[in-house]
Formats: sequence, structure tokens, C-alpha cells
Amino acid sequence: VFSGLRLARDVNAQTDADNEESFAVDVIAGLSAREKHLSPKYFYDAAGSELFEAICHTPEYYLTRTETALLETIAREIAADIPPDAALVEFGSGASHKIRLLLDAAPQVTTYVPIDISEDALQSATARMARNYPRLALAPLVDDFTRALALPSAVRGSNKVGFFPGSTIGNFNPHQAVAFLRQVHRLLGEGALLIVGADMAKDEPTLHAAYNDRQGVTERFNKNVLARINRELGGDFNLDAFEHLALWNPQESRMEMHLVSRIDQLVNAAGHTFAFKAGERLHTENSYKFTVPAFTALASNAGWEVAHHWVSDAPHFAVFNLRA
Ligand code: AVJ
Repeated sequence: VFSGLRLARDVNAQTDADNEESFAVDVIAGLSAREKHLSPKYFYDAAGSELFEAICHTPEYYLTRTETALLETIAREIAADIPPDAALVEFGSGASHKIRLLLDAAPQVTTYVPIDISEDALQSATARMARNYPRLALAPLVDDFTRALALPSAVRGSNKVGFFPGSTIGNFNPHQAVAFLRQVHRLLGEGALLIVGADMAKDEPTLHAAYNDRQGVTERFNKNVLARINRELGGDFNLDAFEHLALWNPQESRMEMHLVSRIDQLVNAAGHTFAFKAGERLHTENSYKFTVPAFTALASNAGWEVAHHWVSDAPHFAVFNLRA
């Protein structure tokens, strides 16, 4: 199954050139809109992925360490829901840290399918996994996990288990989240298990601090998308002319990140010119926060039933075992 470090590509997967082009198309559309916006998936180039890792180590960003501690505590209970000869499919696997907590508790997992858009991250994570789990078959897939349409042929006969930790699902609006969960349902098949990590709604000061860390790592992460436009699309954004804004939107139950123009300015990127008024916002991310009933309803709209769920002590973070 695992042949050296050759990475499978979905036949439908985009090439690097395609990806560069959709970045340009999305930047032009997003910066031309009446309410300027960009998809948070564009945060994660090499520099952005490093900044995200650094965010996870700030004292204010409770999500990663809370979820990791929860997974450590409940790993055996999660494993009890995992069938024999299972293929574990991770959506947006990054550095493949959290998966180890499951693998160490679930020896019935025979194959690991990390899906990640970053070929570099996938290469190094897969090499490390091969060294640490010599009996595990590895079938990495380079793809945008939001549109992976086919699994590597190596897992055809296995029982499929999906893993989507980190509250990445919170980046989708409810409509997109249901569409994604439906697609995962199709991909993993009837009877499949899907393990999802989701951050819970909580007091505003805790949320505000998590997205406004005092060291300014989140601010650098937010502004990195401008730096990336400069690097990859010949942009001339002045990062100092924008301010980091992260706020709680109680109506939508989400944290929002924006970049606010400090001045009236014209910016060139991707062969276009964009006007920003002083105080105008570029909306860069939503991070939805859930309640158990709200998440259960969302999953149910996509054909998933909550088999088991666990909620950490405060600050609350939850893990859901969903059954197709
Ligand atoms: C990786 C999407 C879960 O929304 O909390 C961290 C990204 N944004 N700080 C989140 C993020 C700002 C993170 N997710």
C-alpha cells in the first residue's frame, strides 16, 4: 500500500498551477465584493501553517490543548466505536499530531489516509508516521479536503472512519458544514464513523482572548494572508496599513476575524486595483461555536447521528462520534 513517499492525488485533485489560479480568482472576487472577504483556507501556506502552530502554543488559545487533553482521556471510549480492519481518513491532517492519540488506543486501525492540501506537510508527516507506526499502511492523499471526491484504492475493502478534529468544521457556515458532512457521508459510505472535534460557545472574554493573544501571533496569522497575496500574486499590501480585528458575533454564534484598513488606500494585486476606505473591513474568517443540540441538529441535517459525545471541563470543547 505504502510505496516509499509517493503521494496519491485524487484524479479530480487540482495541480499546484490550478491552485495558484483559484487563489487569484478568489482574491479578485473577494476583494471586489461589496463586503470584502477571503476564504480562511488561504491562511495556510508554509508561513501561515507555522503561525497557526505558534497560535496553538499561546496561553490564550485553549482549543488545541483542550481537545488534545480530551482526546487523551476518551481515546479508549472512541476506540470502542471503531470497527476491525479500519481505515482512518483524516481531513486536513497537517502535522498528524492528534491522530496518534487514536492510533495508540485503536490497534484495529490498519490504514491511515491523511488528506492535506500542503504536499510538504503531507510528505514530512507521512515519513514520520512510517517510522513511528511501521505496521500501519499509509495512503496519503494530496487534496483540498473540502472537495476530495475519491479515496485511494488501497482502502476499498476496509471499514472507513473519518477524523476531523480541531473545530475546523467551525470555519464553515451552517450551510457549508452540512454540504461538507454530506460529502464525507458519500465518501466514507453507509455505516461509517466520523469523529469530529467542535469548539463550544462560551463566555465572551475567553473567546476574545483566544483570538487576540497578547503576543500578537493571531494578528500575524491574520495578516499573513496579505503577505501571501504579495508573495504569490504580485500584491503591494502594506501590512502596517491594516489592523487585526477579532470579535464575537452572538447572533451567528461565531468569532469573526477581519483586517481593517487604517486609511483610504489603493492596493494592487493579481493584476487588479482595489480601493479600501479608512475603517473598511476585509472579512478573513468565521469560527462557529456550538452547543451539543445545535451540533447534533447540524449533523442530522447531513444524515449523521450522534453515537457518542464528550465535552471537556471549561473551557468547553467537544468530540462527537457520528454514525452514517
Ligand atoms: C484551525 C480553524 C480551528 O478557527 O480557531 C486560530 C484557526 N483562527 N486563530 C480557529 C484560527 C484564529 C482555527 N481553526
